[in-house]
Formats: sequence, structure tokens, C-alpha cells
Amino acid sequence: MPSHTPATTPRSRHDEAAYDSRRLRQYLAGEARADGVTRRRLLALLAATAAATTLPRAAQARASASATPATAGSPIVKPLPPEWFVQRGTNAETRWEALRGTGHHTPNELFFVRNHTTTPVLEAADWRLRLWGDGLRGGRGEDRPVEFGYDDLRALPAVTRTAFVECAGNGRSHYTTQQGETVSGTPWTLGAIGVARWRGVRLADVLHRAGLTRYAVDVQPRGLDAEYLSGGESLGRVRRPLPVAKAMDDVLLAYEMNGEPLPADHGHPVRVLVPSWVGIASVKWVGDIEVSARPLYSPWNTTFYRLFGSAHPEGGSAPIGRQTTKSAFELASGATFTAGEGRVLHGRSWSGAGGIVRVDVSTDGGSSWRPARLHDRPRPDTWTRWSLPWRPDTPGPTHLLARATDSAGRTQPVTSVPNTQGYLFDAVVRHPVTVL
Ligand SMILES: Nc1nc2c(c(=O)[nH]1)N[C@H]1C(S)=C(S)[C@@H](COP(=O)(O)O)O[C@H]1N2
Ligand SMILES: [Mo]
Repeated sequence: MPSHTPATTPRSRHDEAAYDSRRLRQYLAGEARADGVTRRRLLALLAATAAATTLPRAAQARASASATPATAGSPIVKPLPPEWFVQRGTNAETRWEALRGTGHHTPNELFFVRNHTTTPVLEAADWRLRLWGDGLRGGRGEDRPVEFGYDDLRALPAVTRTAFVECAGNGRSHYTTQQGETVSGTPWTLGAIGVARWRGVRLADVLHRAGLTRYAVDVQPRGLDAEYLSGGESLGRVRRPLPVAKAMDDVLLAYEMNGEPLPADHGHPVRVLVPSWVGIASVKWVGDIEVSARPLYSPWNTTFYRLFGSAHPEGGSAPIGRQTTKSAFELASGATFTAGEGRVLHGRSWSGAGGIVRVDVSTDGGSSWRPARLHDRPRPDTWTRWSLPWRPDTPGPTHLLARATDSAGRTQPVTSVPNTQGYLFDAVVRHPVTVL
């Protein structure tokens, strides 16, 4: 088993890296916009892409901005019973043991929540989506947008698609617990993921109707939630540029989640849904979309959501896109078993690079492995449920491990290449249990 797997398939990494250096060159030529990002920061990134073709240099650990929520109080609308969720600041992590017995799709009530600030409660009837920018016909300024109301979207052809939303930092705490690394950010275990059946319209259809031109390169959705404060400074509202190629491929503007109107916490009335990519791309409560003929930068594709650290180019990697491969047991940490009693272990595995084709499970801390039985056909953008019978015979503490392989040939490694902000964890997680 290789100890390191690339975070993305070589081809997608290559494309994203190539696009990113083009974006930066255009910035230097005065052809790109970068509101809320300093010139110093962009020059550091440019140096990084130049270095990316050679061996990564050792870099000092980069201090990341310590982020604070803009509002205190109750940032999440839905109930968060402690048997379903672990609350982490403005966020709520789903407990894996609560998924036991649920179907392929995560019930809306159980779906994790990641909020930079606070869930805004918005009315569909008052909502407008505004598309603007010099990538649209007529070069529409922010003051002259093309507008769509909720009913306008509802009147367009609807599409339904099953996909996970997973935070880039899901599994982050295991960089520390398993690898002794210091990383910044919400210390998620593995519960910052959910799978839903999303219904909405293709972003491509809306972009066409808004007058997309062939000069467009970046598409930047922005949320209607409050401005995000980091280190006492406002970074503005949550927004992140998406390359137009991805925006035109499989991205949805979703208004339904598992057959219900989108719940408040998940972006009501409309959110962006970017299949297979890190959760930050799936902007909730979308209010406007800038369509730009020049490359765009925001804090969410510069300071955040790149890989920093000694294993990465000095100044950071290209912005991260696809999710990694992971596995989890539908079990509490520290669950107990009885020696001599047969049980069935259940879990799920998923990947941003394709469907899951194989899962191996170890019940003896990684010494021996058995293939699990897969309960879902391998499908991209969603997980595969699996099971394995186990009759423990020796009392005492042990670890359960699950290791998935996806259709792109990625197998979860023993250790994950670290980065200072703890993104894209992909190593096999050691799940502690006790046999009584
Ligand atoms: N407007 C807005 N969109 C957002 C966020 C946010 O705070 N504000 N958080 C992002 C992040 S980091 C993640 S992981 C996902 C989480 O989606 P969920 O809360 O529906 O699970 O939403 C993304 N979209
Ligand atoms: Mo996230």
C-alpha cells in the first residue's frame, strides 16, 4: 500500500494548476480582479505556481488567519440533539452512529452544517438571483444584472442528482490524533459529510440564458449570509470563483433536498451544488453570481482552500477542487462488543474521483484485512455502503480500520500528506473499540 496518494488525480491536478498559473499571470498583467486579497498574497501565490513544476521546497508553517464568527448566539436553525450532532462553534458535525439504519441519503434533519456565520432565514418570494460581470453579453455591471426569481428557476427544466457535500476539512482532527500534526480549523472527525438527492436547474442553463459569452473564465457565486470576520477584519460575504468549465459541466442551482424545499441551514431558497468538489464550492443562500472574463480571486481560493506546508509549493498549492477518498464506520468512537458474539459492522466509503469499487476492513488494528460486502453499485459523487460480519474472540481494546479503493485507482494511504490548514485528509482512520 502506498504511504501517500495524490489529493487529486494527476490529470485534474495538472489542469487546475495550469489554469491557476494562467489566472495569476493575467492578474499581474492587470487583467484579473482580486477584491479582498492583497497584492502581496497574490505575488506569493505566483512564486508558488512557478515553483510547482520543480520539487516542492521546505516551507515554514504558515500562520493561517484565526477565524471568528460574525455573530454569537444560535447560528443554526434546526434542532441539534446531542445523540445526532457534535456542535463545533457555528457548525454541527453528524455522529456516524446516528447514520446506522438510515438509507443511502442522509435525512435532512441529520445533515451536518458548516456555517461561516449564521443561517439567514430567507423567503423564496423575496429572493432574486443576480448575474452580472464582463463575461456576459453586454458586459453587465453589478448595477445592471440579469435577474431570476424563484419562480423563474422553477419554470426551467429540472434535474435531480445524488451527491455528497463534504467539508474540505472533514477528518481534520486525525492529522493530529494519528499523525501528531498541528493544523488550524474546525476539528472535525469524519462527520462533516452528507449525501442528498438534490433537485434544481443546471447552472449552465441559467448562464446561457443570462448571456454567457465565450470570454468568460470564472464564475463566482456569493452567499447572502453575513460578512465573514477573520482576525477582526471583514473578508466580505462567502464567495469562491469556479472555473467556467466546471460551472458548465455538472453544477446545479438546487432548490430541493431529499424531496423537500431546501432547509434554512442548507441554503434556502437556493444553493449552488458542485458535485465531487470540496464543500466550500457549494455556496448556500446564493444571491448573485459574477461571470467574469478576467480571473477572479477571493479569500476562499487564496488564503483558504489551498495546501500550505513543507510538502507543498512555497506559498501554497493550486486551489483545491475534488474531494479525497475516505471511509467511516457507522459506530460511536469507543463502541463496545462482546467476545464470542457475532455482529455485523456497517460503514460507508466515498471519493471525489469516482465510485468506490473495493473496501477492505481490519478488525485487528491493521494486521489482517478482509474485503467488505458492498451494498451500493459504485457511483461517482456519492458513497457506497458496506458491511462485514465480525465475531471478536479476545477481550480488550482494539482498532477497526476500513480502506477504500475508488474507480480512479486511488486507495486510502496509511498517512495523509499534511497541510497547515488540515484539508483533504485521506488516510485510513483507526476507529477505537473495546471487546468485553
Ligand atoms: N453562503 C455560504 N455558503 C457556504 C458556507 C457558508 O458559510 N456560507 N459554508 C461552505 C462550507 S465550508 C461547506 S463545507 C458547505 C456546508 O454545507 P451544509 O451546511 O449544507 O452541510 O457549505 C458551503 N457553503
Ligand atoms: Mo467546508
